Amino acid sequence: MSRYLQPLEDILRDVLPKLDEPVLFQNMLQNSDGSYEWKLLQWNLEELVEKFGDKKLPFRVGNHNKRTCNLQHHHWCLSPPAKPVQLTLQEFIDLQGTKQNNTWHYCDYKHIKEWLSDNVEIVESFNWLKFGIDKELGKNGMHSTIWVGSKGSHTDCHWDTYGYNLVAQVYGRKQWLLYPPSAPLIPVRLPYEESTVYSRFNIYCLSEEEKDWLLEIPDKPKLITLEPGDVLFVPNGWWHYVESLDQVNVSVNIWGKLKTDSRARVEEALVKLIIAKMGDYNQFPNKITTYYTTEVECAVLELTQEMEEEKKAEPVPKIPAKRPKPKLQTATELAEEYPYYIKLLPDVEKHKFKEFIEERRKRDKEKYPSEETSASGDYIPNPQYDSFFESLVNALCHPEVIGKAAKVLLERHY
Ligand SMILES: O=C(O)CCC(=O)C(=O)O
Repeated sequence: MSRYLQPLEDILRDVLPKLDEPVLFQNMLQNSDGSYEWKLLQWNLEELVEKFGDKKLPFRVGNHNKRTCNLQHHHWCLSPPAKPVQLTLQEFIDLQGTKQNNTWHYCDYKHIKEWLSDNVEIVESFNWLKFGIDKELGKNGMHSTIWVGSKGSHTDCHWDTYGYNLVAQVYGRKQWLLYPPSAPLIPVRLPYEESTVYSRFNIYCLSEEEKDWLLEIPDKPKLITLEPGDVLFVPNGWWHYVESLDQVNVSVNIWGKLKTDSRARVEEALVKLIIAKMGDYNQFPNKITTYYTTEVECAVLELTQEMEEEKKAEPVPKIPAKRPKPKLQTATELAEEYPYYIKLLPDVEKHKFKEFIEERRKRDKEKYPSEETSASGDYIPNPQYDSFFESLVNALCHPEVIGKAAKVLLERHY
């Protein structure tokens, strides 16, 4: 078999939802002459700027190399969020040239449908069909999200509750640190973000205790730098911390559907109910007390209907004994079959991981003279001591507790 034979989309449609470790796709988006298939990848920075035009997008702003003891997202729910700045892509790039202010900017997790749906050129400039994503979702960029950031912009360590993830690096480089779901990274639901379970670890700026803890974790992390044209597959439940390495970074991603999504929807609705009932967070505008209970009920109904339909469906014919075992079930098998296109991610070497950690310790050590204030003057509580209230909400919303609650609810009520 030719090593240049690409994996068929049918194979990836079947196998990706079952993979339990990340893989890197390389050379998938290149034509045989080395050019890119996606227009989004063909465009240089000037062309990207032209395509984005005068559309203003919201960018979060953070400090470089300054101690922000809190997770950078942490205050979002407890006090009004730092106001994002509205910038065109050109304005964002111009800012990188000045950089006197030592800050990073991140226009992250922006659904194209919400922010760029009227920009047909961008929407039609890429698609995920060859990765086996459902046609309706993957035929163009409409159901993808886009991330535009500068060096140092980062997404705190978390896992996503729905689907599996395909991420394509478009411009600049980004570093991904990945841990398997079993890693004890302390899941929290405050700050609350729908479908995101954050870790209590502030990997951008590690404290001494966090460093020691990370070095003790038996689960081996994977560390990879994505370059333009790379596509990373992240299985459901894998922790990931992501940091931009270059002055301008652009990536897009899509979440492929999983059978477990309906169950996850029930669990997410339970979390939302607990958080909405326990705290008066600005992000829960609906004050009708039954609203969030109804959302749980609807999610349960949808799941049970789905389960009943599955039961009613034709019984699967028995597989004759002599039928060969289906091929390609694991990441290793995929990588062996398509070595030019699919790579396993090795566990990070110990010394590389230590280097990675030390760089992030440095940020912590370069703390602002006063322990209590950051460069921007924000009050910073000691991250080691969440309030009792936060600990209580996080305990009630812990994935194991919510999983059990969903199970009991489904057993008792239906
Ligand atoms: O690129 C990033 O900053 C984070 C991406 C991410 O978390 C995701 O695609 O799930």
